[in-house]
Amino acid sequence: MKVYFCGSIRGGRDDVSLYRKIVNKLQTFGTVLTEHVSDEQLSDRGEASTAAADRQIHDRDVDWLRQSDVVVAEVTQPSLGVGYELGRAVDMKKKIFCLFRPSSGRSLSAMIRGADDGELFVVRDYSEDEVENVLQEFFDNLKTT
Ligand code: 6K6
Repeated sequence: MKVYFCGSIRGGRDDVSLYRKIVNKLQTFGTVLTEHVSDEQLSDRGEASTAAADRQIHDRDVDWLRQSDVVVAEVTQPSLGVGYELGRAVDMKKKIFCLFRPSSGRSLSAMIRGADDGELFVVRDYSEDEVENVLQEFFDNLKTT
């Protein structure tokens, strides 16, 4: 199983340790194509940004998105890139699982919350301590559907 994980990069890296925890768990289900999103060395600025480098990142990521069997996104930290990936994934009819932490005090975009159809696109409110169980439950259900 190929998993595409989405998490904020230039939108802000506050949740990177949680992304690491999520990616570690996802790797028990298959190959995570975007492991670098959880890299604690990758800052919101990190590499020098040029149009050519950004195009390369965009094209490679869209290609990985196409190859993926399932998309998992941590959407608590707002990120244009994550929102874009989710929109593209919907268009590709991918199975999508979005994780949001209400304890952040944030309110999730209506364009993400409102995309939940209970089937291909699912949004799950959770707290950090239950993240592994929530992912386990989602992947267990995937196998039976
Ligand atoms: C590195 C440091 C600063 O900018 C970078 C660029 N590197 C990226 N490498 C790989 N994927 C990226 C990069 N930038 C964004 N993405 C994709 O968009 C990831 O798959 C994330 O899920 C999402 C993050 O978008 P932003 O808007 O928060 O950056």
